[in-house]
Amino acid sequence: MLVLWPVHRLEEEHNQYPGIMTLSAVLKDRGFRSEVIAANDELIRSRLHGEGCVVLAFSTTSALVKASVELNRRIKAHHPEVVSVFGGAHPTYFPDMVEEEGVDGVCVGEGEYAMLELVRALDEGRSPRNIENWWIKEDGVIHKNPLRALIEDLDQLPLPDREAFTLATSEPASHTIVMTGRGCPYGCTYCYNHLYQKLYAGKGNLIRRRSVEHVLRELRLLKDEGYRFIRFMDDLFTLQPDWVREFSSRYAAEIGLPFTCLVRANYVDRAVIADLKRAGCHRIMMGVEAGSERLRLEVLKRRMSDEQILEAAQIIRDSGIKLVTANILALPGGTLADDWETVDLNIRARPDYSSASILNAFPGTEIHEIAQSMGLIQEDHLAAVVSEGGFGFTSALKIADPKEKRRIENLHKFFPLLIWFPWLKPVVRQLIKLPPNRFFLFIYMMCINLGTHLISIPSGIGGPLLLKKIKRRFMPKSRLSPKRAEATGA
Ligand code: B12
Ligand code: SF4
Repeated sequence: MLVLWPVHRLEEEHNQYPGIMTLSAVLKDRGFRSEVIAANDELIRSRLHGEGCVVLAFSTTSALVKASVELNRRIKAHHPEVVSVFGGAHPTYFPDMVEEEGVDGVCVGEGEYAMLELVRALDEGRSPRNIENWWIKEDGVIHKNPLRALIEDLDQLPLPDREAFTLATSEPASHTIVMTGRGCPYGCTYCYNHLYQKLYAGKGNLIRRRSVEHVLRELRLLKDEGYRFIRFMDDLFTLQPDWVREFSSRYAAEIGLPFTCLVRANYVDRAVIADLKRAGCHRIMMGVEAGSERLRLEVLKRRMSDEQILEAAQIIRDSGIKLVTANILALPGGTLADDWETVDLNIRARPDYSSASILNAFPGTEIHEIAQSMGLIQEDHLAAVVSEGGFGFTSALKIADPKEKRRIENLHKFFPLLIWFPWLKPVVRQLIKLPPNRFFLFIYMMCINLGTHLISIPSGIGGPLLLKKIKRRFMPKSRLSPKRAEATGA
């Protein structure tokens, strides 16, 4: 039995899926073959050639669901024997996607044991239709199974199978994502956590963290394998300050690689930031999200004051750790003036780099409902959201005044620049009145590149995207590391 995981844009270094890594590790642990493969028709079809029973397993967000379903449909046209299953953020909240042509099963929520049981059943020639967490289509009938409880102790899971990614890529990654825990207690309206809390109500403790020892075991391997930068992508890294204290002292002594993590302003204090600094934290990303307290409270449900945000920013800056702020523009109920307030609050926070996105109101989230109640959702909203790969350059909302909409979208392109150079404000106020154009987009791309440069570690890891693209375009596909060459037989 072979499980194949197609991944879109696999060649991009940041496209590593911790979910796939854990699922793959569980499968390999029990003797099944599991491989990541680029989401490419020819590659997948040639890999399927001569294989017996294959499960095509897609891990997908809303941004990539359409592309994944279409890819699957094309593959199945030639290989109807393949079993195609979907899991991840989008299928969890929209399991009725099992009705799509070519989809055999959809996993809701945590997938480790659900996937293992499914693969086992298929391997033994049993029907998977009664396995918890799965919506299974069998002979045209859909079987909807209940959720199992959340995994209580994350230490019982094997270490993520990162090799599945490294074997599938030609260029060794210099940095990698590590998840030390799962769950966030907050309910920001644009995020999926409030839905996850509802989905799993009564099914166990949502907030879980691996033991420090378990995380360090993974990190020791990463250090030996030559990774030079770690991206902790837990929703809120400082949620348990005692854990952070123990982790930080051991990390400094045993690992010492520079790293980044995500925090929330109300979980920042001098003690916890000092711990992170001691551990060698290179940069921290913190959500500011909106400058208007009204929007933060009523539309985003982020109960925190300007002072709290500014104090957290000051603590991080004082520690010498680089600060990156994250923001959302074009909020429902917001105006251009509100977005200028977001610029102003970020200027006061003085981050090293400030990123802003135009709101992606993903279906199912509370902010989508808020926008809908204001009549701002168009019929093909999701298509509009994903048309730019989830990186909105324009707003998918039906903002009534086209002039205002255009100005907000233009302001987005100048956002990072304004935070570095606030004196540009009067000029930008005039510029954003112009129609959107390539020059604005160029400014935006340059800001992203400069920003990534400013916040990357001295060796340039996580460095300018543009330079990477140029390198990828003009340099020959790079060599495999000796370890990987050996593993792939290259
Ligand atoms: C790491 C991460 C990334 C990484 C890796 C992507 C990935 N899918 O893992 C990168 C940087 C590429 C990324 C990009 C984006 N991301 Co992101 N990302 C995350 C983050 C912080 C952690 C994901 C993770 O590893 N979690 C831990 C693992 C264990 O959980 P998991 O991935 O959900 O997997 C479990 C189950 O879902 C299930 N499962 C997953 N896949 C499958 C497949 C099968 C077959 C089965 C059976 C089960 C199964 O089993 C897994 C183990 O229990 C989440 C937030 C979060 N806390 O989850 C956001 C999150 C997934 N991202 C999100 C978004 C919006 C994006 C972007 C669109 C952002 C942007 N504008 O660029 C892009 C999308 C591009 C893309 N490639 O999908 C949203 C998705 C919302 C949605 N409706 O789709 C999330 C949920 C953030 C949020 N709270 O709203 N992201
Ligand atoms: S704090 Fe972050 S992860 Fe938690 S609900 Fe809010 S946006 Fe989502």
